[in-house]
Amino acid sequence: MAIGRSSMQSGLFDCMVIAMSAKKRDILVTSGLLYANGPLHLGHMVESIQTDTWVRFQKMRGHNCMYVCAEDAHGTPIMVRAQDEGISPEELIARFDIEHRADFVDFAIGFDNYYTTHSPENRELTELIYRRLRAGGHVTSRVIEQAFDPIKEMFLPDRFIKGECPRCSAPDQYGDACEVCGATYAPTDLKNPVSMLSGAKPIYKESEHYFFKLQNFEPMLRAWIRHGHVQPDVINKLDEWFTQGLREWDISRDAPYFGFEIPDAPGKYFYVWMDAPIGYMASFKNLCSRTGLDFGAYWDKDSSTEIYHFIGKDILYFHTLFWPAMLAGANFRTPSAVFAHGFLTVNGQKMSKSRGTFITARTYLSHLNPEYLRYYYAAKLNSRVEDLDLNLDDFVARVNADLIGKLINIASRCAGFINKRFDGRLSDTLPESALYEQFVSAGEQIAKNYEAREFSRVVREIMILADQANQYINDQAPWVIAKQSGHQAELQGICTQGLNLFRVLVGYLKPVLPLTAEKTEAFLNIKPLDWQTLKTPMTAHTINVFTHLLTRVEQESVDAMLTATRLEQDTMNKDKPATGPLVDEPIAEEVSIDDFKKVDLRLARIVKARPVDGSNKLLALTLDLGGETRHVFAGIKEAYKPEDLEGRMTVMVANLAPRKMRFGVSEGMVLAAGPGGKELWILSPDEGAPPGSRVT
Ligand code: B3M
Ligand code: ZN
Repeated sequence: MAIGRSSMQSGLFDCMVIAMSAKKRDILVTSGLLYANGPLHLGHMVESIQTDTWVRFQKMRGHNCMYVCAEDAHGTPIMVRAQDEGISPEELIARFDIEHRADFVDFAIGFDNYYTTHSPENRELTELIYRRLRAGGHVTSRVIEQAFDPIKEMFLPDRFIKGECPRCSAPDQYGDACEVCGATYAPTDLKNPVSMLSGAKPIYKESEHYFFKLQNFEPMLRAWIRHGHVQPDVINKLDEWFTQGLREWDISRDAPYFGFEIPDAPGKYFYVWMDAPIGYMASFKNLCSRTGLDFGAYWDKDSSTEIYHFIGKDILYFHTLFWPAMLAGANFRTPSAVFAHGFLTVNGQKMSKSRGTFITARTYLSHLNPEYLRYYYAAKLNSRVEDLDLNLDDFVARVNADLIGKLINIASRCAGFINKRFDGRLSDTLPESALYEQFVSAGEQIAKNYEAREFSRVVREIMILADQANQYINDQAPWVIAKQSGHQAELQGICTQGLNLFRVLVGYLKPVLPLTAEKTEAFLNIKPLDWQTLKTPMTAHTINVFTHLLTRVEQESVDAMLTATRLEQDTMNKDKPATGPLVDEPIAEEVSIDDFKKVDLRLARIVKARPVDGSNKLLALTLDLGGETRHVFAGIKEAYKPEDLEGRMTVMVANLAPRKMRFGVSEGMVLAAGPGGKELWILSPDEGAPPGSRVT
């Protein structure tokens, strides 16, 4: 089918149709740019993993798909942080650029280009777009009054001012909204405001600002969102914004500011959010100059290529209103679609520094294989703007059950026979070619779901096939046949069949598990898998010796990651000044008294404590609750010698659902405080308190 601009404009459905056709597509994909002033955490990884998986899928289908991203380098927070550290913003950006790139590489995020918004290409494109918007009558200027720090001699963003809420008088609230009563207001409304930079009382000062007239694009934007360029669940939100009315957007900031100076406006800089999305184009332009790709073929108004932005739901306004309007106003094409995802929660709650669930990408990587997370996220992602929960118990169970118990199991049950009995040689034909064909034909539905970003369905479909492959091996029982003489050919055939099914499954999972796929390709001694090659089975072929492709997730590694996260947090708290933009976390989330009463805390005597074989963290405790005995595993081995605990009183959660652990069932939990490791202290009631008493 012919792909023209008109078919792209009619939206996602057409993209799906294009996907099914044999035509090679030209696709440019981006994910949100990362602020160059903080580490990546597991929330960021949802987006990179989602985007990377989609891009890898497109590449495996033979399309020309490019994935670009960059450091988001400008703005006040980056400037202020660099000042605090006594370095230039450029040095700060360079440091985070290195850190972020390393995290991405280790999570197997395969950018075609990773750049920075502080680049010559971005300056040039931002100036170009600005000049075109100005020439089109879409830029205006006027004098506004703004908070100013008289000591630091700079204008203050709302987030750099704190004071008492004008509605409920709560202290220590930001200049834009109250976290206690939810009121939103202007920083001028705050009572007793102070600058978070100097502690001085802000004064109010006038200056001229430049504005982008978003309202000029209302008809264009209203039409654009109706044509499949945004997800159905985003349209309502956009309608709300249209109802509230589109307003002029302040795109300038006064010096001192780290960014690009506005042409013909000395001392005025582009607001970071103006040049950030242009950073997508600039990163692509940089790629073009390295590779000879044609920039105009992607961005010109009549372009027939596809452009997709993967983003978080919190930055929809920028990507579905400002960005398409800026592009249209500057005579560029608009994106084919913007795909928003929800937020990450950890164990059902918002990621939080005080709860120790603010897990950085690096801390994760120090303890766990990146592909566990890639798989777990894929297993939960869909095309909607829903939040995604990383439940760590479920994470361990799911990865082990699916990847080790189902997928890898297929290979490990067949490879040994082929390696040992047949010198690595596969049989000349498949005994069950119909089963192989069924696996191949399932590929089209899997591809449709990848295309539609329904990754949880992809994973489900693949695991159903994995069950079938295991069932085949169970039914054929090669280990039984291996003991019978004269059945060599049959044994070789069954194992060849098993390994072929395994190869198809790894091929289907390759966008999610690129590293395991690569190891599998080496083990099977085959060329890199793509969708096309899976259609032909691998027969009369010699494979290499089977090695571990992926190992189990250990609960202890997860525990160690959490402990490390808490330790980092404590260190950060020690280093942190008493105020500053980072200090925004209450000590813990509030719970109701009813919630608290659900927890049955009891005094208990530790009657026995012993080490657990194979665990360097756990002690097995026998607890007496005044008649009732409980067996509990406690992660306090580094902090206590077992013999020092015996006879002591402590406090336990008595109504915690029993938890099955690797070493047995734990019937409750002993309370301890501290960051972890050696620094843990169990709670000790006064001697004489009777075991079994309820803590109230
Ligand atoms: N740097 C990060 C954020 O607000 C911001 C994204 C820019 S995308 C053009 O999530
Ligand atoms: Zn309030």
